[in-house]
Amino acid sequence: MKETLVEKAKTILKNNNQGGFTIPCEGLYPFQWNWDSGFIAVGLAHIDIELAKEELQSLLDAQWENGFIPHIVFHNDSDSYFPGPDFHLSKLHKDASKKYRTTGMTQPPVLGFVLQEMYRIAEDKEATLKFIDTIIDKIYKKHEYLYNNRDPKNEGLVYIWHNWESGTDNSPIWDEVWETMSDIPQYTFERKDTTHIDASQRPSNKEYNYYIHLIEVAKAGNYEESVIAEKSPFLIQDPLFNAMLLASNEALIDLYKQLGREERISQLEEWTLKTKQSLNEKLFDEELGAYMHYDLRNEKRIQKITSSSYAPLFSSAPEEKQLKLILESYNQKFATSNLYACASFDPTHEDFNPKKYWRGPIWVNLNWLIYKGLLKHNQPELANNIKTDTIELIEKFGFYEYFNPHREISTENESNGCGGVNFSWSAALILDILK
Ligand code: 9YW
Repeated sequence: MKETLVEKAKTILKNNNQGGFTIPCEGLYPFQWNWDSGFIAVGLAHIDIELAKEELQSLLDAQWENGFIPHIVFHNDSDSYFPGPDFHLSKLHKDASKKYRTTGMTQPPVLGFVLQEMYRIAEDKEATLKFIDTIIDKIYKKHEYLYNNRDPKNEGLVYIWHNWESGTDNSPIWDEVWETMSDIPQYTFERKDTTHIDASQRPSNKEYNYYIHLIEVAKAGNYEESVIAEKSPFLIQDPLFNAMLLASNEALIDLYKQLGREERISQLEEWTLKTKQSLNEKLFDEELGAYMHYDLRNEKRIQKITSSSYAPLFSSAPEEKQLKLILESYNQKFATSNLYACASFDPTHEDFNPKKYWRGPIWVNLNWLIYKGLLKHNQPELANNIKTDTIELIEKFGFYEYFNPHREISTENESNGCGGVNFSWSAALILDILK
C-alpha cells in the first residue's frame, strides 16, 4: 500500500512539473506559487534533489531587486486563472522582476526551513550545502525586506496586507475585517476557480470583491509598502506567517553556521528573539490556548482558533506554559474522535464549515507543519495520530487539495476529498511523511 502511494505521489509531481517549476494543480492553479514550491521542493528532494534545487531556483529567479519574493510567478500564459498578470501588474513597482511578471504580494516565508529540510533529506550533503551557499543570501534578503518594511512598530511581528498572503484565503478570521470594508466599490470580474471546482467549496463572490479591492489599494500606491501600511484596510499580524518567519530564521542560523559564515548570524538571532517574544506575549491567548491573529489596522486581537494558531509549534516559540495550553485546546476541539486531524478552523465554532476551503477542511501542508511541530515539542503520540490521519485521507480519497474532517459523513457516496485533485503539495508532503 505504502509503495502505491509513493508511486502515485511521484506521478503527480512529474505530471505537474512544467520543466523547472511545478504547478500546484492543473487548470485550477496553472502558475508557480511561492509556498507551494517550498513544500514541493521538500517532496522532490526525496525523488531527485536536482529537481528540488530547480524548483527553488525558478522561484528565486523572479525575486525583486529589493529582496521581495512574490506569491505567484507567471512564467507562462494561461487563461484558466483569475486574477492573472494583467490584473496584478507587478511592473508598477520600480524594483519588480524585469524578467517575469509576478504578483505584488507574497506568501508565508517557508524557504529558510525548506533549505534545511533539503539538507536533511539529501544523500550528498556536501553538494547540497554548496547549493545552499549559492542561494541562502537571497532568502536572508527576503527576511530583511519583511523586518525592514512590514514591522512598523518594531515588534518583531511582520504584517500581511492581503488574505492571499496568509495562504488561508477565506478563513473566518477575515470576516471581521471585511465588516470594516462596507463602503468599497463593486468591481466587475470573471472568476475562473468556480469553473473548475464546485462553488460551494470556494469563497463567495462578495469575498472576492474584498480580495480585488485590497489589490486595487496596493496598486494605487504602486505596491509601495509605506503607502500600503498607511492605506490598506487589511493589516494583520498572522501567527502562521510569523511562525514560518521564525522557523526560517532559525534554519538560516543553523545553515550559516554549517557554512562557516558568521556575518549574518547576530542579526538573525536578534530578529528570532524578538519574534519569539512577541508571538508569546502579543499573539498567544491563554484562555483559548492558541496563537491569535492581530488586526493592526483596527488594533484588536481576533479571538478565533484556526490551524494557523497551532503553526508556531513548528518553531521554537512555545515554552512549557504555552505548550500545555495548546495541547489542552487542540485535544479538546481539534483532535476529537469524530474528526480527522486537523481541521483548518475551530470545529466547535458556529462559523465552521467542513467543506468550504479554509473554513474547516483539512489541508496537508498544515498537517505536515503541525505533525513536525508536535514531534519537535516531544508529543510523539499526537504527532503519530495526525500522521496516520493524513495517510488515511489520501489513501482512501486521493490526493485532494483539502478534506472534510468528519470521519463519518452522512451520505454514503460522498467523498471527504474536496477542491482540486492531484494536488502537488499533498503529493510532495506525503512522500516526506511516509519516510
Ligand atoms: C489562490 C495554490 C494556492 C495556495 C494557497 C491556497 C490557494 C488560491 O491555492 O490559493 O487563488 O491563490 O489558499 O495557500 O498557495 O495552491
